[in-house]
Formats: sequence, structure tokens, C-alpha cells
Amino acid sequence: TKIAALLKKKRHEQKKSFAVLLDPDKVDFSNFPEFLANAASYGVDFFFVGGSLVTRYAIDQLVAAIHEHTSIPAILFPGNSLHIEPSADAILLLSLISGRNPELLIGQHVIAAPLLRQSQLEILPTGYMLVESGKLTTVSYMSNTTPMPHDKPSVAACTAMAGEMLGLKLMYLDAGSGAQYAVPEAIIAAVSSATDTPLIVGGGIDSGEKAYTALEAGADVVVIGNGIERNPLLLPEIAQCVKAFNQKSVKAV
Ligand code: 1GP
Repeated sequence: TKIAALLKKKRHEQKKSFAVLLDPDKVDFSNFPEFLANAASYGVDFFFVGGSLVTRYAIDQLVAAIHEHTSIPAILFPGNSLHIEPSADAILLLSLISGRNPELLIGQHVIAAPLLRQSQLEILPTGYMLVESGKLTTVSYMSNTTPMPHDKPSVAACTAMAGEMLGLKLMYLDAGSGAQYAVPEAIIAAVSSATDTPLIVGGGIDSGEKAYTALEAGADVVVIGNGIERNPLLLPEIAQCVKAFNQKSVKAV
């Protein structure tokens, strides 16, 4: 329960975290050690590893490199039960509560449960909510679900409340990788105030300003994937923004 406990503590202290999503299909292993060293020096808190579609056997290699070059936890972000890699530190056990596809609410979990039980992975039961973001995202297509409307904060709040009542320990609002529009502030604020669980927000966050807006609205963890793949300077920019936020909250306490 190390990561879950840490996130809970940080939420109570209003401390924010920075997660970098690594897509096993896109990682360039030739520059990877250098990238990892950079990420560690900027204070990245977590690596999320995975995505809705993974087309090469590289998750184990990715996790091994993270462990070799950093002490940052590697957290699986699986699209399905094929993406379980026992050498990682933890797994976001996602229940896609914004959707009505039973396979991603409980089906894949039944398949994965005996393997997860045998592994040392920390299980992070997560209410995963997709939010409409302007265009069809891979995750929406692959999951065969309709995302939540982006202008109905109460739908998002009730969904998260139900997830929390069912015992889920984290919430994840995702506009989808490479989303045209990031999750709106009003949705983040509604979910954050309706629940006590740490809130992860990602999808389409491609500037320090957007990250700051998400944190201000109540996100506890911001996730950046695509943006960093496209623009390496975004790594220090977001790191700086999370740091600024955490210094501000020290003064406020
Ligand atoms: C997607 O939340 C993540 O599941 C990150 O999205 O790649 O758009 O940063 P991006």
C-alpha cells in the first residue's frame, strides 16, 4: 500500500505529483537512459507505463530501464490483461466507470486477478473516467465506450462518488492521449470536491499553463504523455509548475 498511502497523504497536505506516461510503442530506447536521468533530476514522481494499444513486447524492457536508471516507481497503466508486467512496482487496476462495457468494468479483472495475486505488484483500484475531448480518441474507440459529456460536471461527480462508494481508492479523469481538449476545470473541481480519493488527471495537457489549471481545479496528479514526446522542453516546464504549486501550498499551510 505504499503508493496508495503516499497519494492519500499528499492529497491531505495539498501536495501535487507529476506522472509521465511512457508509451511502450513510442519509447526510443537509444536515448532512454538520458531521458530517465533527466526525468529523475526534474523530480518526476511516477512513470505510468502502457496505453490502450501496445503493439510490441517492450513493457518489460521499459520497466527494467526505469529501475536501472531511476528510483521512480513504474506503475502499469494497462489497456487490458495482456499488459500486466510483474516486474513493475504497481498497477492501476482500472475499472472504466464512465463506460458501460462490462469487460472493462470487471471482465478483464477476473482474468487478471489470479496473476495479480501471485505478483508483488501494489494494486491501485482506480475509477477510470473518460471525458469527451473534441475528437475520437484511441481509448474511446478501443474501449468501445462513450466518454462522459465535457459540460456536465454533475455526471462526473456522481460517477466518481459511486466509484468511491464501491471502494475504489483512486480516480482518474482522462481526456484520452493526445486529446484536442484537456479535461475541463469544472469537471475536475466537481470530482475533486465530491470525493476524498486522490485524483489523477491527464489527456491533452501540453503546456505548463494547462497543468497548472488542472492542479488548481483539484487534480492531485497530472499525467503528461504525448506532449513530452513532441516537445522535450515540456518536462522541465511541467516539473517547475508542480514545484511552484507545492511551494505555494507550503506557505498556505
Ligand atoms: C492518457 O492521461 C494520459 O491516458 C496522457 O495523455 O498523452 O495526451 O498527455 P497525453
